[in-house]
Amino acid sequence: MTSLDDQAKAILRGNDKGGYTLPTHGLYPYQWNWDSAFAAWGFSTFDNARAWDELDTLMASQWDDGMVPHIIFHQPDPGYFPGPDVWQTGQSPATSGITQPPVAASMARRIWDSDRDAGQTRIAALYPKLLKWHRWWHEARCTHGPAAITHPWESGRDNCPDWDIGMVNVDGSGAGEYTRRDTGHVNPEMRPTKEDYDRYIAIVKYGVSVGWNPEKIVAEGPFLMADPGITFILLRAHDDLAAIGRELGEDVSEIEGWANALRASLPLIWNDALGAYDARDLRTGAFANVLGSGAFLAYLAGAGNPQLDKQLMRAWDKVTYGIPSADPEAPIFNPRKYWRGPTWPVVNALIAIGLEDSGHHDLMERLRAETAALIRKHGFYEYFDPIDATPCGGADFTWTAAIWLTWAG
Ligand code: 9WN
Repeated sequence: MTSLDDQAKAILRGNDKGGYTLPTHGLYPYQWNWDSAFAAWGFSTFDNARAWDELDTLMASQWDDGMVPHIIFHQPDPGYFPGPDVWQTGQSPATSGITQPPVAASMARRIWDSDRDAGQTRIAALYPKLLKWHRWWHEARCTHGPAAITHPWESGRDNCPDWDIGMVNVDGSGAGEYTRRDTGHVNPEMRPTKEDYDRYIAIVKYGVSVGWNPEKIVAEGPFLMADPGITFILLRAHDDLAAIGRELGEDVSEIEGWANALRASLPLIWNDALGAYDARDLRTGAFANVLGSGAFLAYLAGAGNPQLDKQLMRAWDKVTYGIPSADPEAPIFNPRKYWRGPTWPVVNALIAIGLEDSGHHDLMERLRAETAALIRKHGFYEYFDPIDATPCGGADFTWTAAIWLTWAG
């Protein structure tokens, strides 16, 4: 039988469209932002040049203002909704109008570390683009302190309970008639609801109606929430970008300033009543009051603390496989519903980097063993039931293969 390493490599090759990688065939037929950065990390274990190509292709679609879009629609494909005709961003190639978690600089640093000589010219060419994207995050999205998202899709944790309090204020009746495609590819029970989708589409339509004007969207858009997940990912990515810049002989004081400001804003997303970092509606100031896996990305940014350790163990000990995406003791917990309970190997990999760097080596090893057990049992699925290991969502998934090669395997 083919080894899991070879299967993982075959998945990356099989999803490779020439310079960019699909998350999985069928369900996600385009290039996604953070999936691509993880794909690059995976490629770096056996094809360093291909890893850099992936990041180049992603950053080539950067908007003039610095934003890097969440989807790049390289070739038309009717299998996904909403496609470029709905987003109407006027970009070439066509893109969506929102962004996704900025893991690219952290992945670029890892890829460069895996082969310094081969990566020297590649990282130097990418650096100004990454810098511009991080400046965009600081100027466009950190105006309230923590990183703000204008659409749940930006978080990468689409329907997690964190966004429920913001989503109730989005009027989904503006979505109009449309046909979903995701529910034709995978079990609809495991996907977001119709109410969620109506609101997702209504927010997209709002973006189109204001010509994707970023200031207007932040000032007046239907949804604006502080995302702990992106805040920690961005903080870590600022630190990684500054480390890259220093080695390239650049002045990194601007990046250090962004990181300091972001770190200083963390008390704004600490919810004392919950005893954890928490999402916050930036229109009302209200906390989501629910523990999500985004909180545990704090370790990635060196922002763990004993109270968070307790929450981590409480939630983790209630399941068998990996960190659940929502609190297993909360009424909303559903072990197979996308970001409302299942464990995601890719998020486990990020939390693991954080645990290791914060001195929790044994916990990192536990997380690795549990994540590896899921993949050994069922293969490279998008996500899994953390209680009984049922594989969920798409199969032969790029980022699950990538984290097998880089971490779990
Ligand atoms: C919307 C591709 C993406 C991931 C996200 C995940 C899911 C899309 C969807 O798939 O989101 O962007 O249609 O559900 O939530 O994290 O990047 O794998």
